[in-house]
Amino acid sequence: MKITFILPAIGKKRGQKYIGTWKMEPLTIAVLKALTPDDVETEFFDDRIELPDYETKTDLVCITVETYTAKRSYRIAARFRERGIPVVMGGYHATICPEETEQFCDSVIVGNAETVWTQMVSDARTGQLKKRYKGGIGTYGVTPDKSIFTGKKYLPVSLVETGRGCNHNCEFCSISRFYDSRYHARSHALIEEDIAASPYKYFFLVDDNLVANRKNALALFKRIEPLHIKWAGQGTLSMAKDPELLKAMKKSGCEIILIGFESLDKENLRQMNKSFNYALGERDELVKRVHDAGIGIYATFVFGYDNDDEGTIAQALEFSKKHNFYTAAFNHLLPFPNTRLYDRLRNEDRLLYDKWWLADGYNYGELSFVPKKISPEQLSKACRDARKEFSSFGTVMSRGFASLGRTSPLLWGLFWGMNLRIGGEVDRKMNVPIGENLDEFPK
Ligand code: B12
Ligand code: SF4
Repeated sequence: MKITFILPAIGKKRGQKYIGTWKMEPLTIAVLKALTPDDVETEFFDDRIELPDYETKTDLVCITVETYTAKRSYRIAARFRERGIPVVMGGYHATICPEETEQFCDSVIVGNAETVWTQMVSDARTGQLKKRYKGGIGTYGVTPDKSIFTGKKYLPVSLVETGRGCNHNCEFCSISRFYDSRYHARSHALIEEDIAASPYKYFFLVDDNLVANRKNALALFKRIEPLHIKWAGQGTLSMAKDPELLKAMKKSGCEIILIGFESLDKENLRQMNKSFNYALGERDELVKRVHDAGIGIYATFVFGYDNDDEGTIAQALEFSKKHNFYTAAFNHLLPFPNTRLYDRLRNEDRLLYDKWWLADGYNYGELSFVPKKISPEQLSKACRDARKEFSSFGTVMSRGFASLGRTSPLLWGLFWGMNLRIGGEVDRKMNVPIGENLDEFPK
């Protein structure tokens, strides 16, 4: 038996390779490969860097589906199903929208694959795939099999999973729905094993909120400290109130931490159920504490809440420039399916598309709903302008020199490559139809 894994891209433009996202090794596929019995042959197409071979000789196609990639996943699936090859789908979108997904494939795995994968493979062997499998939700004792990446060029950073889910319940977030506002820590022994097996010294610790459980986080940081690695990860601003935690993070090798500031506006934070960011106190002081601990910040913002207008975006931009963040994302709000945000906007009759992720005419970088104080076009443009300004030559220079000494030489080097590249990519990504590959599917 042979299984073909596919990770779909968001969309491609004629003459360009992809809507650029960071090309890190996709851990999801390495986990699925590890779960697959040894006697099953496997191959993998990463659509972000190559086209799937639609003529490949295979018995089963397994596609991981995110909301942004749903449209393209369904198109890719159709090409294989035309040949009579069964397609199984799983992942975030498949889990939160199984009724939609199952219209485009033969079988859907809802939740995490670990508890049902062996059964699904065995059913596929005998031609008895079920329409739906219900997987668990949590972390499981699996060591990803990264041999599936052989021959692919990814960034020289290892992804190691440290936990799944988050204890918060932000209105717009898919994770809080998928993991039901719960955090699941992964075994520290397995994390240590994964780190030790990596050919690289730089790591992205995959976690929705590394500091969700303080006790677990402190124990993890202590455990990995002797490994002398450098890492980046994702957490919440609450860490800034905890000097002991910050110190342990830095000692364990933390260089950059992604923090979702989302908004500087109290009313917006209340509406998105992220008031805890406000309640923590003066954000200038909190940022200073993280920086003083020697940790760089990747700050993320989201715009489109009811109190947002061009002024709040400009305010976030100024805040980011003032603090010389390592990098920052100025995203527009997107109602992901099955989130409370999606339900609220639908009830308020503010959605421009019932399903933006499948709609003809929905392009990357565009709004899919009507904000209160600003038009969708103005908001999209204001986010684009903030990204441009934040990656302009002068701003990058000043941020680059500010992070000198805060990060290791390699990450300082990466800073220039990354930040200057982001500036160049802003316009190339804008308004590209999602789900399309104009070369492969000519209109
Ligand atoms: C690392 C990461 C990234 C990396 C990508 C690295 C890479 N090469 O994969 C970077 C930083 C580039 C990134 C970018 C983006 N990301 Co991201 N990312 C993540 C993160 C934190 C971890 C993904 C991961 O590796 N998980 C570990 C693996 C083992 O778990 P898993 O993928 O869930 O897989 C399990 C199950 O879902 C299921 N499963 C998954 N696929 C399949 C397939 C089959 C066939 C089966 C049976 C089962 C199955 O079984 C697996 C094993 O248990 C997740 C959040 C999270 N906790 O997972 C967000 C997440 C996936 N990202 C998200 C988003 C929105 C984005 C961006 C669009 C952000 C932006 N505005 O630009 C971009 C673009 C993504 C793209 N498709 O190109 C959302 C997706 C939401 C949604 N509804 O689809 C998530 C869930 C975060 C969130 N808070 O909502 N991301
Ligand atoms: S803190 Fe971050 S990961 Fe947690 S629910 Fe909010 S947005 Fe999602």
